[in-house]
Amino acid sequence: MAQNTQNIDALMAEERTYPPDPEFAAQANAQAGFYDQDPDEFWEKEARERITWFTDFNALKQWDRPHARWYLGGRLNACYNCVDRHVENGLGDKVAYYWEGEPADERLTITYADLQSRVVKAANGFRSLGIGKGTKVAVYMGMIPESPVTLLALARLGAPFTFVFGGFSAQALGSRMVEMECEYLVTQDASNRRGKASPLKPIADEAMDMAPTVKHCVTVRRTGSDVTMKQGRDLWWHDVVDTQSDDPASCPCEPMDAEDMFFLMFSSGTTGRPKGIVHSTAGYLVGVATTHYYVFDIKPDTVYWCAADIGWITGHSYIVFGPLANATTSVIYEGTPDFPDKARWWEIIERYRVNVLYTAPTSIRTHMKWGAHHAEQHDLSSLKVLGSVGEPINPEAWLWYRDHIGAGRTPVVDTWWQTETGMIMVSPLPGLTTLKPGSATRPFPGVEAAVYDEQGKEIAPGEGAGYMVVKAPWPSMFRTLYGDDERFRETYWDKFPDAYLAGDSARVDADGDFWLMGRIDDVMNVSGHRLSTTEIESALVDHPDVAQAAVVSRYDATTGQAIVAYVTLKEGAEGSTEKLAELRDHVGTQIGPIAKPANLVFSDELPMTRSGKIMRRLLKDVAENRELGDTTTLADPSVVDELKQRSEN
Ligand code: 6R9
Repeated sequence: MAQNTQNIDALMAEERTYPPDPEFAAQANAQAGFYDQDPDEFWEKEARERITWFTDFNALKQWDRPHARWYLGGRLNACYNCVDRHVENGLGDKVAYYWEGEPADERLTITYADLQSRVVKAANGFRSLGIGKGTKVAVYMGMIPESPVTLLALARLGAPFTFVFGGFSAQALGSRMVEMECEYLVTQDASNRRGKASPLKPIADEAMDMAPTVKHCVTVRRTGSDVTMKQGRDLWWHDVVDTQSDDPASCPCEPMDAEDMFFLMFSSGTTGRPKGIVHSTAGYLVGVATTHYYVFDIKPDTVYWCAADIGWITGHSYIVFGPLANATTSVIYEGTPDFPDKARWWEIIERYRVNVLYTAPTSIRTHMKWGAHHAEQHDLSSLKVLGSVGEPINPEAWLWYRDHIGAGRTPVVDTWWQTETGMIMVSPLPGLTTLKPGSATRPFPGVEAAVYDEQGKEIAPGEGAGYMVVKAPWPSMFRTLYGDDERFRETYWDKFPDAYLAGDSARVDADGDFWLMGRIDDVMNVSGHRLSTTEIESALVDHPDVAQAAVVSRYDATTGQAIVAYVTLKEGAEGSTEKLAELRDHVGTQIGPIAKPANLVFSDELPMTRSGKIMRRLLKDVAENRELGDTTTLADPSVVDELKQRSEN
């Protein structure tokens, strides 16, 4: 174990450090002293500065573990904060979204005034169907302007929503609507995916068969694909919305209590049943607006692009509510990064002079695999900050991102957070933090993160790895699991009496910087040695021919668990027997012979969730030759069948 820890240190403790550029530091939103602020004073100040309240709050927080309430007595409306007040403040002509359709040359510039007009019409349309304060609504859409418009219109009316990612199955959508008892569904006929129409309404139809509480379904016509409209239940968006008034006074923003449920985001847990993560109105909005402003160093003229999907928490927090609350100009792109070609992202960055790009390590590794020449064809000199989220980022990808996308000068902010936390929790601040490739560095001000040992004792900096925890409530923390407070307690609060258990393993190095090492359930035990999947993946990806790697364990009678690695090679490299031996040896030298994978499978693709996380659970099923578990979150289910065949050969 001791030797193994040393090896982890050797791999993870990157020696390269990148202090902030003095010029950037001088103009940064976060200045010296930022970390010295008292958490309560900080969250009170930010709440007043970033949010407009209809009624001021009279108490900052109430902590009745594990239940937190923030900004008590305050009344506000999220749509008002994201849209109306900006128009009232003279920002009506400012661009809210540059929307880039997947078909080349289909694009829209949506100002804050346009956004208000669209939102008011949609809210009036929804209201005409009976949606009002407290009505529960499901949203199942792609990356079209009507997606944020729908969320904002529902926020305006005070209707809690759950946005189900457009790639989920009928089963996944149906069960979520049943769980939340949704009365309405908003969807689109189909979405554009690599030049083809990928159906949504037909899937929604199947889902509604399972969810009898749904009274009406509103469908946006996007692709013109054939759909069946059920008389009395199904309506077209253009029929419901287009004829409505866009006068904001015709549909005022509903004053909501700070603690009113804002939305539910379903997230998969260790068991099959998804968890309905409940977010509140005020705390959530304060948390996402504040972190967005400081972590990405947002200025009035910043052009910002979070290339996630609105259907997962990163999209909610950092495409819709955080950026709009800060009156930011954002880019929304409908399609995939390789359509019509692999330079599409870089073309978009050049066109809109994007200053901030926020994406996931898996996307960065995909672009690495495709090669830097795609980016080199475009002028990316507008970029000032690059962000990463979703998984631990291996140093190689971090460096590639900074060097090839950021011209070796942009700070990379590796942001650690979760659906549960609502906002970024651990991240560098680009003007203050000395960066280390692979480290999320420091907790955001007002976030009391720590690493605990098995006994719940805090592990001191430089003293090894343990459980990632948070010791005090933060504004945007989830309030409970919908309809299952018991599971909320058991999953997150029972392990330690005084902290939130995040479910990740982490360590803090001697400088006080955090290194996130993957989910605690990703830790393997091979012949009594604890090995993290992330650590071996990082060693594999360190090899010049490897693009992506996923490591899982399978049962082994001798060693307890044995390591199975799935590897995608970079273009031009060949998955030969020699290459296999070479990669095993590479892991051997990087970590130690114990970490050499027992099996190594070459594959063109790895099974990914739509939010860009490798589905290790599925790979484990493949490795152990088991019946496959729930695949509803998989981006491309055919990948697994392919892998099964290869593993058998
Ligand atoms: C925002 C989001 C949460 C889990 C989290 C952790 C992993 C996210 C990370 C990271 C290392 C980072 N994770 N960001 N691990 N470094 N910068 O991804 O939410 O989908 O709920 O996933 O993702 O394992 O626990 P969610």
